[in-house]
Amino acid sequence: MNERNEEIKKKIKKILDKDRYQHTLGVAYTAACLAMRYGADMESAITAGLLHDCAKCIPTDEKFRLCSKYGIELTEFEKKNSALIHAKLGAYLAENKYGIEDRDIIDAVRTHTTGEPAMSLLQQIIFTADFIEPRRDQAPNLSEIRQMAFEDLDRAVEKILYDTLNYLGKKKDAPIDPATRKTYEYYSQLVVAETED
Ligand code: DGI
Ligand code: FE
Ligand code: FE
Repeated sequence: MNERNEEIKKKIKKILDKDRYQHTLGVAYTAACLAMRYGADMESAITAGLLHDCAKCIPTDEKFRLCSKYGIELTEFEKKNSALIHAKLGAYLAENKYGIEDRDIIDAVRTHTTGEPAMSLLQQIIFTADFIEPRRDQAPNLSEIRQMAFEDLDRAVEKILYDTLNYLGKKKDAPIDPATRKTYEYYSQLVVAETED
């Protein structure tokens, strides 16, 4: 990886706990592989992978304080489900603390948890890498999705969203973010349209 990414890697190691750091490296390298496969910029994929969870280990009350301090607007859903805040706050920190100027990288961090309709290639890569990186072991259909990620990225994104909605739907106290649902609707229609081509 390039010098900028080496620097970010060192900084990120200091602010994440051990498990989150290992997960982060997994996402960065998986994103690099997907970038190779789909012709995205590899170093940008590594940067976005390294930074995607940079706000994850901030205590919840501190997350709210920082959002208010920096004028980051939270949706009603995010206010009630604080596990989602690290994506938006992470995007802000990527831009303002880590000095990232590339809007695509910042967006990839911002959308890595729920996705959004019509994501860029890099956004899709980070969304997918977060789900399939080697240390992940909980989700069903992981081996199928891992293979699909390198065959058809739109379909992999759709499948990840489908399984996530299913998983959250079964879980108690896990309401579904409207953003996740909207992203799923977009990608399920896209996959149908691509199959018909
Ligand atoms: O940060 P990671 O653990 O690597 O993964 P993530 O950013 O995809 O997810 C972070 C958390 O957000 C995880 O606990 C699951 C949760 N989450 C994702 N989508 C939704 C959600 N929680 C709710 N309630 N609703 C969602 O739609
Ligand atoms: Fe995350
Ligand atoms: Fe993550």
